[in-house]
Amino acid sequence: MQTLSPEQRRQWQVDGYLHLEQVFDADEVNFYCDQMDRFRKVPGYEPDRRPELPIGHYSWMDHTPDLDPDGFMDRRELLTYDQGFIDLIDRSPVFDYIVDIMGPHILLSMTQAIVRHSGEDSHCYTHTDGGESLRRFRVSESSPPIAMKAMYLLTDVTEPDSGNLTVFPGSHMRPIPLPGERTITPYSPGAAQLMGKAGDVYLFPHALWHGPSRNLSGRSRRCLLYNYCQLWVRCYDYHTIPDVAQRCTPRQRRLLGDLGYDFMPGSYFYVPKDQEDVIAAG
Ligand SMILES: O=C(O)CCC(=O)C(=O)O
Repeated sequence: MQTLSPEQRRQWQVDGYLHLEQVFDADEVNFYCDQMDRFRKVPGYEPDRRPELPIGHYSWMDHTPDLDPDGFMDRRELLTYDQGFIDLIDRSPVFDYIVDIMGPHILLSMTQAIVRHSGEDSHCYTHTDGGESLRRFRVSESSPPIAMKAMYLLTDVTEPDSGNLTVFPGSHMRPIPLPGERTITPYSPGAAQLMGKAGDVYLFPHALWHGPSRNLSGRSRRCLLYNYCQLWVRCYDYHTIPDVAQRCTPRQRRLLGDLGYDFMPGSYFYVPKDQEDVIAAG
């Protein structure tokens, strides 16, 4: 499996993110964009903002509320839509780098497809993933992250305020504002709006403060997100091994939480004996 170069490792440790150029070619970018257009019209998990529901709740809906292909979409649980989404679970070299950064004792925790529409009403915000809990933890630069994500960019983002992924370099290690203190936004001091091309990938830990900038570019910005966590943390997209695991390779099944035996209390606490071989095998 591929490993980070010394320069990439340094950037990961200091800045808290990596930019991988042209992981997808143009055909793959088009394939995933077409898939997003297709599954916008079919049932799936979309944000449910009813006030009586917990924050960040997704519900099964008949289709994405906005059927315009350039309208906002936030679809979760992508694996059943096409084999192409299963393939991304351990796509090289992205997954290789994830294993190099996190170690081999990991799970896939979430898949997501986002379209950030253009306009004055485009969402912009800044957060850590893992919400109120993870932002209280400080990692050292030599520690593997508890959780991280790969963001596959499907649109060229070459100007500011185009729905850019906006990060606060180094914020995975520095003290960060806690609730009740000042609100941090993509326009706070220290924010870096990242540029990139369709087909590029950003890797970053959940602990890094990040979020989308406004999108005033006149075109929507698309991405796919694949999140990974340490095995003992567990995934947050599904609570049992999903049926789609039957169509997966042994490595992909392991990443979906199939440890090779029926669940029992104590599962996921220590890793299975063959974990490193399964993850290395591909
Ligand atoms: O769409 C983006 O640029 C960022 C998505 C995001 O906030 C996240 O991955 O948690």
